[in-house]
Amino acid sequence: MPNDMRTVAWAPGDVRTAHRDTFGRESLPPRELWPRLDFTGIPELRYPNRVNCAVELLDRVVERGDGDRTVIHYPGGRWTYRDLLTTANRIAHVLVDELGLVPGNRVLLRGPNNPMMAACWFAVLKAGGVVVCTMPLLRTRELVFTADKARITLALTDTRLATECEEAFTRRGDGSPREGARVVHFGAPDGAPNAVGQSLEQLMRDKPAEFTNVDTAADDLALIAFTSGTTGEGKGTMHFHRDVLAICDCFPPYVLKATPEDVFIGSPPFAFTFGLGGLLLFPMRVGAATVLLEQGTPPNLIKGIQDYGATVVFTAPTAYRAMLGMLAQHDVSSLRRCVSAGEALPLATYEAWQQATGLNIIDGIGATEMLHIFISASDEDIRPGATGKVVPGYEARVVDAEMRDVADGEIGRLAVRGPTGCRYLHNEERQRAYVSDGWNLTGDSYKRDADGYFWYQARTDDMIISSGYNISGPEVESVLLEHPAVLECGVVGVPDVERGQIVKAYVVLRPDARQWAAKDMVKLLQDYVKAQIAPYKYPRAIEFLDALPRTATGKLQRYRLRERVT
Ligand code: 3UK
Repeated sequence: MPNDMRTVAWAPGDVRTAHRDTFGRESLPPRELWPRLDFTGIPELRYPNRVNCAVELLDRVVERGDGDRTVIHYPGGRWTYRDLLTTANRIAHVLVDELGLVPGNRVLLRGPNNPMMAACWFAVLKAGGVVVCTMPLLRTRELVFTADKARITLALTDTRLATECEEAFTRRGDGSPREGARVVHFGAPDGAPNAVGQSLEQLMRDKPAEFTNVDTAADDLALIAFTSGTTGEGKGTMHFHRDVLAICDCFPPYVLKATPEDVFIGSPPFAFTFGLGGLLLFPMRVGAATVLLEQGTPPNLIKGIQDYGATVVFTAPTAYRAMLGMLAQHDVSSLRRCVSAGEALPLATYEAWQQATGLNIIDGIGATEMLHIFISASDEDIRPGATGKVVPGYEARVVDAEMRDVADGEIGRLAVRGPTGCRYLHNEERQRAYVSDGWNLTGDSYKRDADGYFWYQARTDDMIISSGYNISGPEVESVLLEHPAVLECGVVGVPDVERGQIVKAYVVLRPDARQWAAKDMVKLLQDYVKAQIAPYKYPRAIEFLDALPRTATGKLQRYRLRERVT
């Protein structure tokens, strides 16, 4: 193993990896392409050489005598920290004793936010594995892509979402068999076995409640989080055990100011690191409780806030907008903190929420590459309309194409660095684009003012962000192109009051398909996309053209498609 992958060690001592499967280390970008990692911004970031983030977030709470405190509320009841620990320990035994997990192996998790998903997340890390959470909405081909990219042969899936996971684990994308693949179900009503074999609950039954945690190095890989790329294929971002702790020790104490008495709630799935942090890691870092909702739709969310007396909510700007209309029928007076991320928070939404609830939404920009939020503000630090100031532990600049600072008030590219940062899995090309001079370039254009506030302008790339979801135009194009009626197409985001942007497809039909009524053809193509990939990616608008705008070299000019609607 090359030595240069080591980063700062604060104390002399053992920095050896605990991973026997070294895929993670071997798949990191070359060290010179990493961002500069800086652990000096705040004292909390001086982690020891050996640390397992699951142990710090879970075992430690029970060790210090807080095992009887509630960690999870869910519609079926509640779990204490001890319940979560013993369940995770039993699952860890199953992983190691029954499923042959070797430290460093990746484990795919598929399920909505619920207690068993949380327990699986901790079990994998306790056993030295690497967690790869997937969005519940993903379909077979997206799961195949994930399993291929991260070389995964073991999946734990909620039984209700098992079919597509099973399919994805029988074959690889190239059609060859996925050797030795196992898919284990959890969450069947009585833990009963099902058509495909044993359930996780059954395998756990005789396992001890104690587990000897794997003594991981602080820079052993803990999770791979996938983001949808502009190239159409998701990019895997690699995060270490210490990164998981670092995000808990920056934004939550310094901006959110969470306490052990808080009750967290929100909508983003664990596969979106916004949700993983806000709904699992941050509450547990302070010994607080979290409400896990399987469907975090605005009606469910506002009802959950009322029913569980939630004090901290994490959701997207569009959800705040949607909940505004429901405030008259719900009591949300328990709320203390409202966090918004994923896309820019419109000033109108901030102001309307403030008027209706008296609460100032905490906007924060985060990114999968950075793991969580790095610019934000709360309380009297909020400047409405701005994202906020750099979060303690991080630094941020606005730069030009040559990485020089632009003057305050001028638009430039956002550059950020701190304890976490971008390391793409097997994607040197994107790594070179995201990291420049040791700084992470998020792909956003920003303005900074003289007081150090950052004002969001736009995305600098082609990504479509609709209702908080990142959607890649080229990915939708590639699916549409499979349809026999489609000759050519271009997919872009167009402005939308409700969703920020919507996916719009410009389609050139094949001559023999042109006799169809446009209305029927729109529905046909929309249904096709929904059946092939996650339904939120489908084009809500479709317009038919005779030809697409292209450059002389034949490249599609997406900006010209976007110009058609503005
Ligand atoms: C955009 C924002 C304006 C921005 C995320 C919090 O969104 C998260 O990660 P993604 O990888 O997307 C990153 C991109 O989304 N964005 C996010 N937040 C804001 N734009 N204002 C905001 N407040 O373009 C950014 O580059 O999906 C957010 C925590 C963890 C996350 N992964």
